[in-house]
This record gives sequence, C-alpha cells and structure tokens, in this order.
Amino acid sequence: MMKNKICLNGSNWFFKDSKSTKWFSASVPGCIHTDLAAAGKISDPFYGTNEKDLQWISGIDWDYKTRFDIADKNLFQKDRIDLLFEGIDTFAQISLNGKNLGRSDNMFHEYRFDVKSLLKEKNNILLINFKSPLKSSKNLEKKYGKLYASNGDISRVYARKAQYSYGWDWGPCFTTSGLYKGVSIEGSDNARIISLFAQTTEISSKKATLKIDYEIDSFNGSELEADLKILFNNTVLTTSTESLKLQKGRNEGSFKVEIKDPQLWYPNGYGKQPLYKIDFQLKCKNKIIDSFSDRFGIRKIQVIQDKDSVGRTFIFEVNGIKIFSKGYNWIPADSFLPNVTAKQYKKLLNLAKESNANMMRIWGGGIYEDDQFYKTCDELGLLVWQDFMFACAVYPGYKGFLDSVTREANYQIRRLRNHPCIALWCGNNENEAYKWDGWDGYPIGKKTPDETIFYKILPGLLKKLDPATLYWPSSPWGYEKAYDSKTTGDSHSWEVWNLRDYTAYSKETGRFISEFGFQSMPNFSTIPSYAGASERALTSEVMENHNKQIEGTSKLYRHMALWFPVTEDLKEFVFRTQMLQGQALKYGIEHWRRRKFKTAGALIWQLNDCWPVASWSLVDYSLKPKLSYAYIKKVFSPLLVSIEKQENGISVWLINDTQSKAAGKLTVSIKSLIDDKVSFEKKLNVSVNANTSKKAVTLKLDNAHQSCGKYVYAVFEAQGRQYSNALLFKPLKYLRLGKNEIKKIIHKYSSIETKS
Ligand code: BMA
Repeated sequence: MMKNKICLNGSNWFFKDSKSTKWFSASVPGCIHTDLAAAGKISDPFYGTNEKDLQWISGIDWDYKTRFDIADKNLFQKDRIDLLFEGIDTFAQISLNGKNLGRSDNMFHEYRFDVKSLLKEKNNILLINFKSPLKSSKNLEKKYGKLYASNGDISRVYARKAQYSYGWDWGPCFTTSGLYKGVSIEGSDNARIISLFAQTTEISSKKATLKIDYEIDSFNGSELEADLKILFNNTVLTTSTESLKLQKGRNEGSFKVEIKDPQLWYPNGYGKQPLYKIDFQLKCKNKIIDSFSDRFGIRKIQVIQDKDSVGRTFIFEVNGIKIFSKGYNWIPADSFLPNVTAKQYKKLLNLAKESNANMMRIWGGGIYEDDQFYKTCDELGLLVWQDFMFACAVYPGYKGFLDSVTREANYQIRRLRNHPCIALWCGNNENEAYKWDGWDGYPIGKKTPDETIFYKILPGLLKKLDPATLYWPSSPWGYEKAYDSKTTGDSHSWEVWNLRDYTAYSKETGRFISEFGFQSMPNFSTIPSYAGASERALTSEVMENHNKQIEGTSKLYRHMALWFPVTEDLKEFVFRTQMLQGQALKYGIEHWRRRKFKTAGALIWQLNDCWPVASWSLVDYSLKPKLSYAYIKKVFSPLLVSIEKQENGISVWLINDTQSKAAGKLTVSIKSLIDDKVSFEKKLNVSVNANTSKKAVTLKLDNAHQSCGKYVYAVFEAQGRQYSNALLFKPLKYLRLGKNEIKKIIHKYSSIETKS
C-alpha cells in the first residue's frame, strides 16, 4: 500500500543537440554545459576567455533522454502514477513513450505528470526537449514588450529561471538548461500528503503550543486515519491519532499539540539549536499509504519596527532577545547548479558560522536554495533572509506570468516554512530602484507592471501559508521612501565601493544594512585555475574577463592608491586588495555596531562565488577564505573593542552582543610600526552592559602621536580573554621606505589587525 518511489536519477541518461542524431552519455541531475565538458565536447567553461566562445550553447535546443524498466510490478496497481520533476531548468517539452506530457517554463517549482496510462514494464523512453533559454525569453519579450533590467540580457525578466545565469557583475553568462534536481516515478493509493506545517503559536517557559496544518490530496474521498508524532532526540513526546473524512480533491486541516518544557531554537551566539522532528502518517485499514517527516524548531522571530526620533527601528528579535544581525549575502555556489555538493554547502555555511555570523540573505537573482542549505542553517543557527527570485529589474504583469509566479511561491513557501532559520520573506532585490530612483531610464514614480506580485500575490500567499514571518516587499525598502530609506527599513550601502573611500561608511546611517561590499582578488592559488602563466597580469584579457563589474579592475587600483603604493606584482596585488577589503568592511561594521541598535544589522555582500573571479566575496570559488575573512571573524566577535577617530584624538568603544555585562581592563597605546616603540599608554577599568554598545573613553592626542607609521592599539581584557583592535592614523603609502620595507610593514600591520 505504501507509496512507491522509483528514482530515475543516475547513469542511464543521454543528451544531444536537438538537430543531431548522435547521443552522448549525460548525468542527471544534469546541466548541458557540464555534460558537454564531461563528454569532451567543450573545454573548461571557466578557463581563460572560454566563456565568450561558449555562448552558442544557450542559443540552441538540446535533448535529454533515458530508457528505463519498471521492476516492481506492484506499481501498476497504484491508483495514481506520477512522473515527478523536482526542478527543470527551464523551457522544455516532455514526452514519455512518444506521447507528449506537457511543457515546463519555471525552474522554481516541481512538475508532476500523470503517467498511469503510458507507463510500460519495459523500455520506457523519457525524452525532454530543452528549448534555447535565450531564444525563449527573447520570444516572450517580442510578444509582451521590452522591460527594464540591469545585469544580463533584458529578456531575462520573462524567464522564471535563475537570473544570474544571464550574466551578473560577479558571474559569467552561462544560460543553462538541464534537469538540475531529482526525477522520479511515484505511485500512490487513496491519497497523497501535499504538505505539513508545524507552526508555533505560543511559547512560555512551561509549554509551547503548536498548530500543525496538513494538506492532503484524496483521490477517491475515502476515510483515512492520520497519525502524528512529535519527537525530540529520538524520544516520542506526543502522539495524536485522528480519523479524517476526506473529500475527493484537496483537503486541509490542523492538529493542536502542546510540548512541555520546550527547548527553544536560537541564532548562533545566542543559544543552542534544538530541532524537533515531526512524523505524519496516513493509514488505510492500518496500512501506511503515505508519510511525511520534517524537522522544525520552536522559536519566535519578530522584526521590531518601533517609531523613534529618526524613523523606525528594524531589529530582529528572537525569543525576546534583540539581535544585531551579522552575516552575508549568498549567491548560488556555482554557475552550474548540479555541481554543488552537500559538502560544499556545509563548508561555506560553517565558515559563515565560524566568523560569528548569525544571518544569511539568499539574494533574489539566484535560486531558492537546495534543502541542504536550509538544513545546515537550522543546525548552525544562521537566520535566513529569504528573497523571492527577482532582482534588479522590472518584471512583467501578464496573467500567464502571474500564474507561474503564484505556483512558484505556493511551492517554495510550503517547502521552506518548517525551517526555524527562515526569519523573513522578501519580495525582490532592488526592483524598487526603477520606480523610485529611475534606474535604466525608468520614469520615476510610474507604476511598474509587476506590482501585483510584490504587493498582492506574495503577501497574500504568506498570510495564509506562513503568517508569523514578516513579509518585506523588497530589499532595500522603507515606508516613506520605498527605495533605500536611511531612516526606516533596510538599506544597501554602495557609495563606498563604487565612488568613495571606505571612511565614508561613517556617514551611512541606515537602520539595517542588508548589503555593502568591497571587492578583492581571488586567492593567489586560485588564479591558475583560470589564467595561464602568460595571462597572469592584471590587465590581461583573461584577468579582466574574471572581474565582471564594469571598470572593476580599475576600481581595485583606485582604492589601493588611496591607502597603499600600487603594485604590479600579482601576489602582492592579491594580498593588498584582500587586506583593503578586510579593512574597509571592518570600518563599516565597527561604525554600524557602535550605532547598535539604531543600526541593527550588517550583511556583507557577498560570502561566496559561483566561479573563480575577482569579486566582493570573502571565500573564493576554491572555498578558501580570503585574508579579509580573518578581519570579519574578528570584527563580528560578540565582544568587540572599537577605535573611532575623532578630530583631536580617538574614542574607544565597547560593543557587547552577549547577554551578560562585560567588565575588565582597557589598555590603549600608540605604537610605531617601524620600531615598535610605545609613545603613549593609558590603562583604565571599564565595563559595558549586556547587549549594548558604549563609548568607554575619549582621548585627546597631539599631532606627534598621529604621524605616519603610528597606530592605536587597544586591548580589552575581560571574561578571561583579550579583545584587541588597531587603527592607523595615516595611509601607509606615505611612509618613505623602499619597496621591500614598505611591503614588510604592510604585512606586519595586517597581522596586527587580524590577530585575535
Ligand atoms: C548589489 C546586488 C547585486 C550586485 C551587487 C554588486 O546591489 O544586489 O545585484 O551583484 O550589488 O554590484
């Protein structure tokens, strides 16, 4: 009776160019670019300028096929037999045994086809004909009209497909096709569980009340038995059994469950991440016909938006504790999605956690991430700011598009809402910039065709499917000024990297900085993976192709020239850009952490890369952290001592994200980088209350103490540990030293800054 599931992923897949007759061996989950490379038909897409020569791949149609037998004869007795695709990228025509099943045009939801009348015991042929994604989106653009988009071909807005695959300012243009997730045959009797949602409605120290919502598709309207169990550490805590009188079709209902002495889930740095398990079984005459298991956490997450003298706060609060959100923006971990393994997700997210982060933002130009991503965030205590997949554009508003988005959101919200890490749903990335900031010449103030999506469809679905989690229409967004308000909502801080020196972060007073970033080179050891020996010069075509921002390389030079002598030595260039990235981000983060909770979050753009490239990432494509990562780990520390430059001296601040008061000895000294001489020293006893920041002392310093080569060094000794920080008075480029000596001093200062 139990549901049969036959997995069709595996080795028996083939692919070909639709016009040819010769098939090649393919892998599924598959992607045309990686399959072509594995078959030896193209060379490494990431190497040199190969990207430019491989654009033809997304301009033509491709076929994937598999041949399979059904060994389990019982399957044919099932009431219903479905062919299930967990993810099709993107425009495809699907047929089984020569019969057309239907089309796909959205990679963000599953596709299910009834195949009961078509399936045979032997020699089933499943064929998927992928239409060129580029031609498909351009055809839709021709039909419905040109819209607006920055990054990639503008027609991308018509494709419900990962937008970065059309090219981004950190990623190549590989507009992929393929089956990037599971494919299976599923046979069921009587009914199928569509979804289950474990929602905490009330928490006290003694008990938590849960509302468990279920949705069931009944094929024949029979009466079934439902068993629900809640487990913790493999021990059954509660069991409920009910008889369900189901109508034919979709049925909804809920259970109320109480859990005694609930163990609450906390973000990293604030407590543990206990996970409960829910088991739901549907039975017919005591035989299980379908079952569903998931994990969930008990926690209450709110975003405090109280009115204050400037506007409104924007503070995540978990189980009553105000959180300063520290973390990263996340982009897909590869241009070719099937390449990303569970190990990679774990490695990258562990690096985020190890750097004292507590939040990840899944940015809207990528994908709703793989289950592994959310499971790992649940385990590590990383809150997730989840964008819906729309970025930097004006999207269409015709009915077919809105229906597709509705199906997608319905599917994704159900898939993700049990994860305790999900902290906020956000409509899109930077789309409001068109209406409010006139991006790409869009008429300011003019209604955009996609408003129904962000102001009606998505909030409407969430109200029903995940009412306790805040829906935020866009990032950045504010009430009075919808795009990038500095007084309410979240803000993206890009003036520094694009236009100004990093000290300009001190002017940025946003309430929650959901993006800010500073570029650097990838690690020196990563460069040979894309540049041959003769190409390893900064201005070579290959190196420039591996910095996708317009004038990105020249911005690296410009920022370097503000602080260091500019070097042509590649290894040293890598070092100095990564050091500067660390210094710049540290400068911004310290400023925002000092403002705690006037500013209540700092999410760095970006944690990771999708190929080897010079970008804003902290960990490059080889999964090796950059030097800048060490800066972040230190500046994200729950207890931080921070030095702020003043007109005639300095102030030293203490920032405490822990839940207890910290008291200890503060030593502030002025040292010389050249001879290590101490020209000034002050010791004092200081303290800072739990979850606050405080200016501990202001010191006047005369000019002699502030000359080039001198730096302030502050050490706070508390809770049996030392917390140190350093600040330079003048850029090291002013030191009148030979090339090698200045290099030594730069490296020396970097190790002082990163030493924990
Ligand atoms: C942001 C993002 C991305 C972009 C990044 C760097 O605003 O939303 O679209 O890649 O800036 O320019």
